[in-house]
Amino acid sequence: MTYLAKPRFHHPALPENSLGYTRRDYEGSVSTLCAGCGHDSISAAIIQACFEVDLPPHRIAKLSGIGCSSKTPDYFLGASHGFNTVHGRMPSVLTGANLANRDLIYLGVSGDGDSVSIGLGQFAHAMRRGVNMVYIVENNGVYGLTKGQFSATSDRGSKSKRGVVNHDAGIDLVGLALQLGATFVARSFSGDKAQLLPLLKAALTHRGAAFIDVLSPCVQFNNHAGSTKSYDYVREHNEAVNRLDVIDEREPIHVDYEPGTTTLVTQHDGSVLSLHKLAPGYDPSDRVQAIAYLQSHQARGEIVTGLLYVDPQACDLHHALGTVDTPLNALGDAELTPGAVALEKLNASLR
Ligand SMILES: Cc1ncc(C[n+]2csc(CCOP(=O)(O)OP(=O)(O)O)c2C)c(N)n1
Ligand code: SF4
Ligand SMILES: [Mg+2]
Repeated sequence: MTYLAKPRFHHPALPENSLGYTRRDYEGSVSTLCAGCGHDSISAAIIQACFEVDLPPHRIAKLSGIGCSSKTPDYFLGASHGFNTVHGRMPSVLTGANLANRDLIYLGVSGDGDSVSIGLGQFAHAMRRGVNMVYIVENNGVYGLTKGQFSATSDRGSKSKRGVVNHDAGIDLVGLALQLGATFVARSFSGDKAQLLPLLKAALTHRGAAFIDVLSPCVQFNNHAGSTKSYDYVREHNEAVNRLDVIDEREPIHVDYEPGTTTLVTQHDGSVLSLHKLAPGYDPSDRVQAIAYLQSHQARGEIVTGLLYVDPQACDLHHALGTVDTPLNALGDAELTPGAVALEKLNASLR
């Protein structure tokens, strides 16, 4: 793999966040993706979101699978922990890391091939178990890295660059995540930073499985007429359910109140989501309605974007398992080997 380090020079007047970091402290190496690839815009939004919510880079762990999308963690958060796993296996490796050290903030980055073709089972179990993570799929409807084969998110009837028509039904990850029990479900578009940035910030403050499907055109293999994941197609068929801002519990980051159009949602950790409703009557706390809304718009050929569903009281896998507050990897011999008497007591309780 080629690594191109970014020059460290930056303007001395660059704004700092509350930790004293500038945006540049959240960058990674220079991207080697094709110019105009949607994935690079997502990397830029991740950098901005982590900077704006004041995350210490060394407390973040970014994990990915294989693909152009899965290469992107090299292009952001250069000072964070990183693990480029095997194709489709990011969720299980991330689950293991999360169980071992619950104190890190987990970012899972994947592609539609990585998560929906080879890794569909892994995706499903991470969602249903409520692994505390932000799971981002950079969805271009093709296997970009291996030269443009259809993926399982390609819509039926869409055309490849060479004119081949896809006859299989496409899998909608947002609908799937809703059915699987994800407690934060959103969709956005790589070319809509104004929508993607607050969604990322909200997902980073959510405790539980937060899923964001980001439509991300592949300019090399899926940006032509006939593709349903191209820049033009998505722009023409985008139906936004809401706009949101994230308000930190103590210090407002950015607020844009519009009388009569705002609903506040307090999350489990005390942070507040401010939802600006564009679709009259849309309620992001109703999972059943979210599924129905999604499907009715899908039937009309519309791609619903925005925050589809959030459970403000969500609990994560550690809560379900009742693990101790101390990260398991920080426990010493005394806690891990309590001795024969404790073992005998445990065995007796199971008889
Ligand atoms: C076990 C295994 N099978 C197949 C491959 C070949 N392969 C590499 S990337 C990829 C698809 C990537 O598609 P996607 O996740 O959508 O990423 P994109 O490149 O489109 O961003 C495939 C099939 C592999 N690396 N490992
Ligand atoms: S092949 Fe497609 S997905 Fe891969 S870097 Fe190029 S534009 Fe992006
Ligand atoms: Mg892809």
